This record gives sequence, structure tokens and C-alpha cells, in this order.
Amino acid sequence: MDRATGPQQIKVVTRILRANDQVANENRQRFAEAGVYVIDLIGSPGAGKTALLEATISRLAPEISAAVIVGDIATTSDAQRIAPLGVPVVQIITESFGGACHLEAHAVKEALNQLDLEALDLLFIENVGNLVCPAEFDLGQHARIPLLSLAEGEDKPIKYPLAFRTADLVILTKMDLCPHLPIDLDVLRKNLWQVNPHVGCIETSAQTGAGLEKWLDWIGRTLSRSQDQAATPSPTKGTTPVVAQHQEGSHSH
Ligand SMILES: Nc1nc2c(ncn2[C@@H]2O[C@H](COP(=O)(O)OP(=O)(O)O)[C@@H](O)[C@H]2O)c(=O)[nH]1
Ligand SMILES: [Mg+2]
Repeated sequence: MDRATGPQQIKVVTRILRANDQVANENRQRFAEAGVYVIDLIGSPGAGKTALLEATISRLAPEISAAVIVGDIATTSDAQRIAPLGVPVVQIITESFGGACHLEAHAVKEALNQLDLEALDLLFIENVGNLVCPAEFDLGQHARIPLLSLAEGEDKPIKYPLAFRTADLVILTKMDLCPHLPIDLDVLRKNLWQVNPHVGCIETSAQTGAGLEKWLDWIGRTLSRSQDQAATPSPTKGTTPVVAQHQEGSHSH
């Protein structure tokens, strides 16, 4: 038995994460220089990430210039859904980057070359459908937002704690299905706030439009706060992630 196998494997993983963090910092720097706020949406396959993006982009205030990077293992189907909305969209097919189940910072860095960052206020990244690995890889984003659809069950925040512990905001999706599902929303919220006590939670339905006003408000407030911070001279000008505070109205106890 090769006793060195274990430690060697750990070293490899550490190296990958460190290399990822370096590129993530470069991305963060580029975002700061361009003055673009970046939101990474993560969630299981089918959680409703693309549907939320479609509903969001079609309702965004006209003065907000947005673009989307979509990550998938295969196909450009999500990009094809977003493109008709008239925003720039770049599809990353992760198979060709060797990291199939999540996006890594270097793939995002390459995708940035396809965008005119200076012309943007807001960049959405739709991560690959997965509630585990995307939470481990910094992309240089300002906010990471997990989406959880009601049909996934109320235990997911405690079963996938990293995704929810590191969340800046959580979006519950498919609220229109609530009457048809045996789900206890109080238990779901309790589980969420057990792993991340102060995180905001917005309940939405891309189908009916419920909750989208709150989400668009969150985006508007977060963008202005970020722009104010960038305008304030400080050693960390424009590079400090804006962390969503527990906002009145976004947290439905
Ligand atoms: N009932 C309902 N279905 C939804 C909602 N949002 C998305 N869906 C459906 O859920 C499926 C997966 O949505 P999609 O946006 O592709 O999820 P993604 O894989 O996370 O990007 C599709 O069939 C959508 O039509 C919603 O708010 N309500
Ligand atoms: Mg999608």
C-alpha cells in the first residue's frame, strides 16, 4: 500500500483551490476596475436558475446594463433561452475545461474576454446545476446566491450547509407549487437560519412573478450600495464584496 497516497491527494486538491483563488482574485480586480457587480447563482439541476434569470432580465430597470455567463456540462440551451432577451450571454461548456460539475475561476476569466465589461453594471453567472461543488470555488463574484426549489425538500440547507452558509441571499423558487407539495416552509426557514442565521430569504415564482419585486429591489439596493462604496476613496476601493444584510421585508419569519 502506498502510504503517501492520502497526503498527495490532499496536496493536489489544495493546489487546485489555491490556483483557483488566484484567478478569482484577478477576476475580482477586473470586476472592480470595470465597476460591474457580479452575482453567482447556484442550485440543483432544475432549481429554476435560468427561469429566474429570464424573469429577472425581462423586468430589470432599463438603466441597468446586464449580461449573463451560463455554465453547463453540455449544450447551449440555457444561453439560447437568455439570448432573445437582448443581453450579452456567454455559455461555458465545462467539459472542455475539465471541471464538469461546477464553474472555476479560469473558465469565467476566459468567458470575460467575450464581454465588454466596462459597458456593464451587472453580471449574472449561472453556475452548473449542483448544490455542492459550486460553493467551493470562488469565481471572484460579489454575491453568491443559492436557489432552492420547494420540491427539493426542507432539509437541503442542513444537508448542503456550505452552499447555504456562504450565501449572501437565498432564493426559494417555484412558490406557486407550494399548495401541491408536502413541504413545511417554517421547517425549511428554520433549517436555513440554523446554518446561516442572518441570511435574507426571498420567496419567488418565475411562473407567476411572485416575489420578483423583492428580488429586483434587492438587486437595485445592492447595486447602489456597491457603486457608493466604489465612489468612496478607501484602500479596498471597489473590491469589497457587498454582503447582503438581513433586510426588513426580505426575511419572512
Ligand atoms: N411551477 C414552476 N416551474 C418552474 C418555475 N421556475 C422554473 N420552473 C420549471 O422548472 C424546470 C427547470 O427550470 P430551469 O430554469 O431550466 O432550471 P435550472 O436547471 O436551475 O436552470 C423547467 O421546466 C421550468 O419551467 C416556477 O417558478 N414554477
Ligand atoms: Mg439552467
